Amino acid sequence: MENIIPLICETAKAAGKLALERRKNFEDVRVFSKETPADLVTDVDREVERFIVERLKKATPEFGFIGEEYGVTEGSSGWAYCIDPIDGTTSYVHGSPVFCVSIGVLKEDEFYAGAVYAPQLDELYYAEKGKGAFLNGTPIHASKCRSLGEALCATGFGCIRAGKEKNNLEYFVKIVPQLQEIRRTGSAAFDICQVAAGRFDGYWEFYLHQYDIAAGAIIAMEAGALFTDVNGEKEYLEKGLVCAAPGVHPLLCRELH
Ligand code: LIP
Repeated sequence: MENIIPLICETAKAAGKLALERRKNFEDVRVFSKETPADLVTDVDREVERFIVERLKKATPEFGFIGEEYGVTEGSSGWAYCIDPIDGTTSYVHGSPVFCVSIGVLKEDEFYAGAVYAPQLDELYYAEKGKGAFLNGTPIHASKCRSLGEALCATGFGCIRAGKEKNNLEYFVKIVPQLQEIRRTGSAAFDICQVAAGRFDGYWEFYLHQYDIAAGAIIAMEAGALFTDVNGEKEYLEKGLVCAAPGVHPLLCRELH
């Protein structure tokens, strides 16, 4: 799809700047809870998603949309955008720099392209199927790590926020002592892109949503990372996501059973 990368990258950067600008006057930002008190959304999430949809609809009116805040809008082609306007909303609300605008492109429901922009870090990750993965224009690759003892990994606890009985804590306690170190950034899109850039050697998380992972998935795969569910299949949302360097991926999957 010609020009899809410049389009989603420019849109992600403009949306990221809007989110940053709005946070400068945080007293004007309205914060709400969704399904549970810890599941936050702000009026900026909604404004940023509207901004993204408006720009992309003008450029590609035949595309459909899947957005965290406004749901599904059918398109007239097999193409759709999958949008998380602010991935890491809790971090955004608390003033942390780690939050991202995530714009995935699906072709017949398959990951095709993606742009993830962390505005406060000014880091733009992007990829298109078959054309490699990049960070601010420089090619990125998954790490060559081959042991948990040398691995820096990340995970998340969206499962706890969602009030899930069976959650990640049991795996966290089991896996962390085997790792070199663990990180918890609060943004799935950012964590996946750190694996793509070779900065993290692995990431796992349960109960994510399609919009959390759609852009990061193609970026990670184009960077040579493995991106599967805990069984090595594609049921990421139902069974749990494992995104890791090829040498770490099977070792993490084995611990997640
Ligand atoms: C977040 C995810 C993160 C997860 C958080 C939350 P949001 O998405 O990116 O990995 O652990 O609980 O779901 O809600 O900030 O867009």
